Amino acid sequence: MTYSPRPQRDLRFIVIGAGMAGILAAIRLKEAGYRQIVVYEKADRIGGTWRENTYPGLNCDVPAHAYTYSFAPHAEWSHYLAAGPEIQAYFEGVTKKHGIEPLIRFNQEVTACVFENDRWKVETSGGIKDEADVVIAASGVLHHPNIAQIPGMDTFRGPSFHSARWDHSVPLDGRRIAIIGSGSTGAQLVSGLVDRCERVVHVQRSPQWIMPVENPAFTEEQKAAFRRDPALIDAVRYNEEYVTNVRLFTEAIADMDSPQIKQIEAAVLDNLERSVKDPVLREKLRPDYRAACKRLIFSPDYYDAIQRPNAVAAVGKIERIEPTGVRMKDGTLHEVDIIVLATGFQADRFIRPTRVIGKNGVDLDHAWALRPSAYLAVTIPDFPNFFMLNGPTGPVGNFSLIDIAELQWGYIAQLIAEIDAGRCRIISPTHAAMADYETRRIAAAKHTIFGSGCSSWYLDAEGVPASWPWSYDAFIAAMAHPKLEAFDRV
Ligand code: NA7
Repeated sequence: MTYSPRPQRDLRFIVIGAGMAGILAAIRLKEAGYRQIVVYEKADRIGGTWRENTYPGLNCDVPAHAYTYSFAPHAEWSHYLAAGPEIQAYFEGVTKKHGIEPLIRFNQEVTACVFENDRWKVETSGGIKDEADVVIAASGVLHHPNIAQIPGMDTFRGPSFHSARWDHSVPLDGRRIAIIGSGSTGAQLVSGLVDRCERVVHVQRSPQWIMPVENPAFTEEQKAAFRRDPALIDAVRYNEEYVTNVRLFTEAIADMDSPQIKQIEAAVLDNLERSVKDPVLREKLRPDYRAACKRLIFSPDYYDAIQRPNAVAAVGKIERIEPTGVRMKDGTLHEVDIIVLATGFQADRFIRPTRVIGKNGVDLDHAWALRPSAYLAVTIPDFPNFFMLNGPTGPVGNFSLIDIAELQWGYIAQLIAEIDAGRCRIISPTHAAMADYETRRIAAAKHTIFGSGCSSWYLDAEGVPASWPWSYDAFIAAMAHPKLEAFDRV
């Protein structure tokens, strides 16, 4: 299998979504010399999750220099972990620098993709009808808010909103706020608001394990050195400790009985024991499930924030929302002025609700009736020339999804090369390859730490972990070269 040095055919590409992955696809296609690339974006700006999440305290728990494109190192990160607005600005800068903006049609949500006569017919909310040889679905994972249905929500007197729909018109300083949900968002919100609000009530159905992490600022001297010598950035990005930790982490999650998971368990337990001084609060904050079963929270300051005099850990179930606050099942009423739902996202949507109809009228909704899945997380039988970035069953965890998307792009580019070189017009995985992959994946998924008995957005509707169940190295190997015998090529 060979990469075409330059395009042989004038293929037309439609990329869905101008978030991290869609921008990557557009840059790579443009670099490869393709001239017909259009990116449809539902919003009026690029950025995906970094555009939609604007809550106070937002940051990325993957080190900033590792959360960058490999081809666009960035000397200016202010801290080891970057804040949300900095990341948004980074993506905007890269988009501009690579001349991607003119390729993007903003405010055009793709409503339908229909495969007819070996091409994809695409329609958007703005009435555009377009066609392409290849569709790249880069529509993201966590973008449909899960609005928790809590009784009495509509009776609350003050403002309330989901964390990904932050209402910036609501003043926060000196107010009392309840944050419902203890995932990464809830934890970051507590840290981000404790200095501003009069009272922060962290309502948590399930307390979380917290991995300590330091978040030092980069000095002006360090940034100047990064500018002068990008090799210094690489030294941070590919820092041995970080790379080893990613490997350790993925090996740990792949096997709930591994020695690596014991290391993680020891670290988070030690953090709880050492950081939380009051024994009553410590017991309240002690999770009753295994570390890393839910996505681990990396936080430099959550335990500090929740121990402040104006912070309250309201651990337990909610009875209902009342006009003045949150009533817990134990009868306590937490009176607040504002309620924020940090209750996560519907993680099984992917490209849906876009209507996607493949070969012979196969509807993606039906193909995914049991669970969303894709062969090696990238392609789907009956949906030829339809390639997904950060699609279902890909690796998720405490590592950079940019690296995952870049590895996936390397694989997709080789499939595109088959079409470009005229070795086929359309390509999709065989049903046999898909069935074999899913059987192996589901069997392995049951041994992952995600399947060790807790609820999380990592589980599908049947309680099976929905992610890549093998190691990071196994993923790198799988993405290195497509096995063409696993594909129908016409
Ligand atoms: P998560 O990690 O899905 O967390 C959602 C939180 O909301 C979690 O603590 C849930 O409790 C809680 N939740 C959900 N529904 C309810 C109801 N009905 N009542 C009370 N509490 C509820 O979402 P995040 O936004 O924090 O993070 C998502 C990802 O974004 C994160 O993993 C990173 O990858 C970036 P539960 O644990 O189910 O008891």
